[in-house]
Amino acid sequence: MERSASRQSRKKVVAVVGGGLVGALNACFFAKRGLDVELFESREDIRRAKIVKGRSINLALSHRGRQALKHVGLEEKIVAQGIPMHARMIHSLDGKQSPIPYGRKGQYILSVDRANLNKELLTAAETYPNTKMNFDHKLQDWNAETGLMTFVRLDGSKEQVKADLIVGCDGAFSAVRKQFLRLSRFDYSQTYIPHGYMELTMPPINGEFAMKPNYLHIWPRNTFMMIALPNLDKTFTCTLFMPFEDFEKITTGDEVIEFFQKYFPDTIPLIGADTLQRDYFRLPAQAMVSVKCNPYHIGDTCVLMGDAAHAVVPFYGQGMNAGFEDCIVFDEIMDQFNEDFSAVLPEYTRVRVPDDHAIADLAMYNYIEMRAHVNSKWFIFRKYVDNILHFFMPKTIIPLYTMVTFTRTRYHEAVKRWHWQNKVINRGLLLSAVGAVLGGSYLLIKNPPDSNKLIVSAEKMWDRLVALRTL
Ligand code: FAD
Ligand code: EGU
Repeated sequence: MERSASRQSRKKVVAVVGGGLVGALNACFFAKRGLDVELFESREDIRRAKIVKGRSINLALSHRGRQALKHVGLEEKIVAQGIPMHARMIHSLDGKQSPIPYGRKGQYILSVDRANLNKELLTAAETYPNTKMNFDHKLQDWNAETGLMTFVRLDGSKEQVKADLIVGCDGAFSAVRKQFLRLSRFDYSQTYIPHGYMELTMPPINGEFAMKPNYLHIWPRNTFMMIALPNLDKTFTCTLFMPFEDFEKITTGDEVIEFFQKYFPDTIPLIGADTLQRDYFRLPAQAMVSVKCNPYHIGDTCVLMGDAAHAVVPFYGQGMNAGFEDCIVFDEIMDQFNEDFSAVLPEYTRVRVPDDHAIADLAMYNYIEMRAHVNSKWFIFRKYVDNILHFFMPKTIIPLYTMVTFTRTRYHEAVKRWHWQNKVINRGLLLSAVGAVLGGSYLLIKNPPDSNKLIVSAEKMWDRLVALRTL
């Protein structure tokens, strides 16, 4: 069966492929403009499904994502269903907990439930009379010359659909993107990192959160790391990041406990040994992939957004936020070019690629950095330095995570500014070092101290300076 999604009115028809977070939000954006929107999602309607399988249970929503929700009138509603996290809580190996604020009082991120957010977005998209939702429609293939899409249904039947614009929001393994790979001069790269992740549930204790709820809990252990975000049902979802080869080494329940006893001892009584062993073997560790490509469009017929355009590793908490920001950027360009797809699409690629590539690089950089040498002491020290420099020079030094998380500074601009700040900090350090040497020499000449003590503290001083230099 072939049908043309274009109706008699010749209003432009937009086919959004993928009804995940970015697809559902995008449907709202296009519907709000008055375009006819058809959304195609391979899965059943998750609002009706009993079991929702899929990736991470909760996500950190920050400024960019919130701004996008605001554009379609959903910010308040979603924020009300999220849990504010005003600080990170760093868990040391000895069980000590240290809070490090994200910023001023109003600067917090939100822990939101992925499935709930997706449901709300789908419901919001559906309230527009000009949207049509097609679940159980898996894009199998499409023709870049004719724009004809082929969908398969669960019963094996096929459906062919045409639209004026195809918007690929079908995630990191995008079927829409497949046709891009055949184009000349299409850049594409995909990298799997050696780490996998696994989600463990920390149940409530006596009906209350097992840990303080308004924090992003972090256990930094160099190559192993765990992160926990709170849920509305008073559970925490703990995400364990670890190299696949280490996941494979742990094959029995006893080994699980042994491993946690060694690296995350404070979490065993909180998660519970039984729950821990059950959750650990419930699902295999999941892979993480980073995907970059360029351009994001083909002619005036197709454009990629969200993970389909740029899957990033989760070490900046920005994947969804960046995908949501894609929708704002596209929307602004639609205004600028009067919805003329032949002008909008190339402009979107021109403007957005550098920023999405920048956040993909930052996330990968942070992954490498954390894995290399971030234990709890180092993490606390670095974030303190960030915050202290910002406190004394609020206009000059803005921490990178602040620009990324709490502003809409273009990602590539944030990176540029970060490099510039590092130069300023290094200059400042050099000057202070010179000053300290001169001043110290003067004092030493005036009153020579016990030389043993001096050498030790000079070594410590040097460590700190080296630490600052790599900031
Ligand atoms: P997806 O959510 O993957 O949705 C794609 C949709 O397309 C799905 O519904 C799928 O069923 C559908 N689909 C796929 N193929 C087809 C097809 N052929 N035909 C039709 N439909 C199809 N981001 C943050 O901002 N903050 C965080 O804290 C955060 N934490 C994360 C933690 C982990 C462990 C991971 C893995 C990711 C995290 N992310 C986070 C990233 C975030 O999950 C993604 O960036 C986000 O889900 C991307 O949304 P999307 O709609 O582009 O893709
Ligand atoms: C990873 C997995 C702390 C959810 C990066 C911070 C993340 C999240 C950080 C996951 C970290 C790392 C930042 C936020 C956030 C920090 C951030 C990472 C949410 C630099 C559910 N990251 N994440 N940076 O600053 O900017 O607190 O799975 F451990 S939120 Cl890796 Cl702000």
